[in-house]
Amino acid sequence: METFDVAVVGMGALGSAAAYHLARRGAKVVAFEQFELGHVRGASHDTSRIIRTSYGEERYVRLAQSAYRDWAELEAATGERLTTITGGVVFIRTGGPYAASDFARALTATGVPHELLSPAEVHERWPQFAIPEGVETVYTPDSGIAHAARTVATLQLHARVNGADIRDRTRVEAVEPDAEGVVVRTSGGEVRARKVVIAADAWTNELLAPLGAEIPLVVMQEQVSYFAPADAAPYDPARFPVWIWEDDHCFYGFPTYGEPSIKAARDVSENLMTPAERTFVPSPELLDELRGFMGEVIPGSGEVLRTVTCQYALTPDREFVLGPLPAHPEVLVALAAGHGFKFTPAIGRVLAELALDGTTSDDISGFAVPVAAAPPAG
Ligand code: PYC
Repeated sequence: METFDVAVVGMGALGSAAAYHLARRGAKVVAFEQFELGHVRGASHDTSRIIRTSYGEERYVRLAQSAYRDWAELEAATGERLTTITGGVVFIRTGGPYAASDFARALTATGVPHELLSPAEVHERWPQFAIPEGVETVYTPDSGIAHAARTVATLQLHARVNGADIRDRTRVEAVEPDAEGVVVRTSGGEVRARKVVIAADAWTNELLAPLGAEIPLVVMQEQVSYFAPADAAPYDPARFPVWIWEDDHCFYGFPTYGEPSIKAARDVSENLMTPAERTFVPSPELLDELRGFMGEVIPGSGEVLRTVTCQYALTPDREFVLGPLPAHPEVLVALAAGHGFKFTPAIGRVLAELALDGTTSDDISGFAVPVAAAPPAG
């Protein structure tokens, strides 16, 4: 049987970043993707993702600060420009489920430049927004955009350049720990590795169940829409920030990026469906809700050009999962709960450190695997 230092399962953003960092460190890596590389069944395709340090919790801000260093190193090492800084605003309804004061506290404690703005101050800087009274705005100049598909392709290319053996259209059927490491059984045969990284998002529990573990995941189809403003110039990345609306229903969006349209979406649609049930058909109700929101908050956003679906696999409280299975320390699990793309190169580095060194200098203490016993088979 072929042997490797580390096997990686899933070539979305996190698995691709892990393979890249492992290969760069000289590990012998094999990586499996059940579909074609760059497929649209998960959460790593299409163009823009928000990057930001602005979180209401210090540990996420600190990990984001690490991630900015890792983005810069990735761009320098590959010669690819993957990020665009635009500045960013988080709109938070006073008395709602989020608090601007939490953001301000976390950003102050970590030394991240930020400002708190009133609706009038927002309108003065960005007249494209119509923000009602009773909404506080956190502005961070370091926020911006990462190109999702280009990032994943870059990580895969440079993982291969550094020696990783990436096998697409190869489904991992079982991960079987034993005294010498792990046997990985796939549709293309078996390999042995000292460690395995499972970065399989909505498919994670299929591999954990035979190991007696289950992570409580909620899986849903999400959708993002591209709006065509009559005049795209005011939405240029130099004039318009990335934005997030934090409330009972959250929304987010972008400046123009590669085309004269602005992408926006509801975050966490609750359009529940498993990978097997995925329709890839946008929900008209969600689209109507988004149109209504955009008409009020970005009145010049224009008509919807197209809507694209993706998939979220959410952990309890949307906490990341990053670490070993308690009963099988050779099995590392990574889940980013639909807000992890901005951390991609940091999570890949952390996974490589955990696999090769058994430890990492980033604080991942809140991200232990929250396993329950898997229900009995049959
Ligand atoms: O974490 O920046 C983010 C985000 C926005 C929408 C979904 N995730």
